[in-house]
Amino acid sequence: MPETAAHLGSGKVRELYALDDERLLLVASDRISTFDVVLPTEIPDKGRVLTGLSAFWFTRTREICANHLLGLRSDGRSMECRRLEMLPLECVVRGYLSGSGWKDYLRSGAISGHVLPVGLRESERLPEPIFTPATKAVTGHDENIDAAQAAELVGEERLAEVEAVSLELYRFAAKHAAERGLLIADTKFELGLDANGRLVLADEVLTPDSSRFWPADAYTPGGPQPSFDKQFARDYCEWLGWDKTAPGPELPAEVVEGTRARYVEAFERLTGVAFAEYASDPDVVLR
Ligand code: Q0Z
Repeated sequence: MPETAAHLGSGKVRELYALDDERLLLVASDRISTFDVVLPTEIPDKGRVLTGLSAFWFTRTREICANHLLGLRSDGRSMECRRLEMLPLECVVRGYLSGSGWKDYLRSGAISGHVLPVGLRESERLPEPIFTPATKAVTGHDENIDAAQAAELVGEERLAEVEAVSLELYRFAAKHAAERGLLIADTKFELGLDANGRLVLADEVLTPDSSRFWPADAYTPGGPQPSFDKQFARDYCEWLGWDKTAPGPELPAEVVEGTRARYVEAFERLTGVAFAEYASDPDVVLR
């Protein structure tokens, strides 16, 4: 933990500190949540995997959008970043029909105002990736909103820019991931503005915690898909018969080790870097 930095906030599995007026420190813990509950057992190296993946994507997408990354700390789990004025909008892109998108589609045939073809199945690939903005819920769940509601939050011009950038980021990442056997069902971007009003990609990007990663070789639309990273932990929790209210169950060593292996595998497949190499020098993902 940084000695002199003020703690600004906690996410379920992350911490945010102020380094000075212009810089923040984003620290990814090894905590894991399943069914929206943080479990008492940590997954070793999960924080380093997520930080390394974010840094990898920031480096690869800088021509699509500027980003907040200033540097990685040697612990591999902490990212120094530029302090921005965050947009009050979750920038979600969906390539497949899952989660709240599937629920909205069943109810209304549409997601965030995108009317979709009739007869799509759960987890089906969408004809085109769609931008489905959501509100930032302080407690409870984000709610998908349509373009008119999103424009009220950020303005019409900014919304058009945010949508174009989000779709371009998704298309780039989904193509990269598919070449490595992973589908990105959907993902959430957090965007902010710098002092000059320029759009900047922030927070964590294209990690298993901000995205749904599915193994391509098991992809079978018509039902829910196994999560690339969390499925061992979810299956164990289901097998236990846990009622999915806090506190969550401890995970046994085999489940911890299986889950850790999947996070490391996602990192290695996507970055092409051995995780041990990242651990000894995090800057390898910046080159
Ligand atoms: C990110 C969050 C976390 C709690 C604020 N570059 C930035 N500038 C200004 N604000 C943020 C960022 Cl990344 C910012 N969050 C999300 C992260 C713990 C909340 F680790 N909130």
